[in-house]
Amino acid sequence: MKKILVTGSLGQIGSELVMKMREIYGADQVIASDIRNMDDHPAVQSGPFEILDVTDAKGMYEIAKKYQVDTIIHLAALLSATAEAKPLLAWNLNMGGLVNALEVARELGCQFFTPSSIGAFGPATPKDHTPQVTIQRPTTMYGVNKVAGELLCDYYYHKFGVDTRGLRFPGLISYVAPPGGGTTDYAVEIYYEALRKGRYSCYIAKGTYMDMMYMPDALNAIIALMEADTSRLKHRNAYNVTAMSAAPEDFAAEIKKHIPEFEIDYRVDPVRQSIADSWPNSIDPTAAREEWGFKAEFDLEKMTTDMLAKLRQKLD
Ligand code: AKB
Repeated sequence: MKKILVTGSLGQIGSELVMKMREIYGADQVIASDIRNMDDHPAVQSGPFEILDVTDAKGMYEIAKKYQVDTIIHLAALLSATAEAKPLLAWNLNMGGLVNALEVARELGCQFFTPSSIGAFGPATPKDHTPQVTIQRPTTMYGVNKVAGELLCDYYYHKFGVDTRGLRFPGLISYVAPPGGGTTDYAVEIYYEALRKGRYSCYIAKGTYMDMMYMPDALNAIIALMEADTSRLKHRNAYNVTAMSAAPEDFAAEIKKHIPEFEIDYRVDPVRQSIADSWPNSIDPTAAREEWGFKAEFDLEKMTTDMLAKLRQKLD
C-alpha cells in the first residue's frame, strides 16, 4: 500500500487530491501538509496533517521519514500572476521547494509527482496543437520555474533513478477550493460571479484562448499517471494534458444557457493578459493518451452544468 506525502495540501489541487487519494489508498496512507493550518479543512480533519514550509529541507525530510513515505506529491508553489509580481520569492519557493522535495525522494527512494503547466511554453512555441516536445522559451518567472522544474525532474530520473512524473496542467476549474494568483483564475471566478451577481468583469480579453480542465479530470490524470507502468513512460516530465481550449466568451455563452440574464464585460489586466498571450491556444495531449491512457470526461458544456449545480448547493 502506498504511503504518500502531499505538499501544498490546502491549495486548489491539494484540497481535492488528498481527499480522493484517502478514499483510494486509506486515510492514514496520505499525509497532508501545508505551510498553514486550517483546522476545519477536510484535508486536515480526515487524516494525518503536518505543518510544512517546503523551503525547509530538514523539516520535509523529517516528516517524510517519520511516516516512511514512498511517494511524494509536491504541489506547493506560487502561480503565474503572483510569481510575476514577486519573481525572487517565486524562484526561491518554486525551485527551492522542488529541489528539496526531489532530494527527499532521492534519499528515501520515493516515487515523485509535481505539476508543470501550459506556462512552460512561451511566445516562440507553436500556438495551436502545441506538440509534446517543442520550443520552450517562456517569458514569465513562473514559466522559467516550470521549464527548469521539468528539466530537474528529468535529471533526477536519469542521474539518480528517482521515478519522477509530471503533467503540464492547463487552467484548472473547481468548485471546492479557489485558485490563487493564476492567470486562468477567471475561469473559476466567472461561475461564482454568475451565481452571485449575474455578471462578470473579465480581466482577460475576449478572443484569448487557453487550455482548461475540470478538477475531476485533473485528479484522475494524476492518479492514472502515478499508477502507469513505468516502462510505458517515454516523456515523464511533463505530459501535455487538456480537456478544452476556450476563451472568456465561450464560458459566458455556456453560462447563459443556464442563466439567460448573465452578462460579461471586459476590464483587461495588462499583466495577466500579457502572460495569457504568451501561452498556447491549445496543446496536444497525444503523448499522454498513448503512453498512459489519458482521457478527459468533461468538455465545456458538461463542466458548466456540473460546476453551476455544485456551486449552487455550496452558495445556498
Ligand atoms: C496559472 O494560471 O498560473 C495556472 C497555470 C495554468 O499554471 N492556473
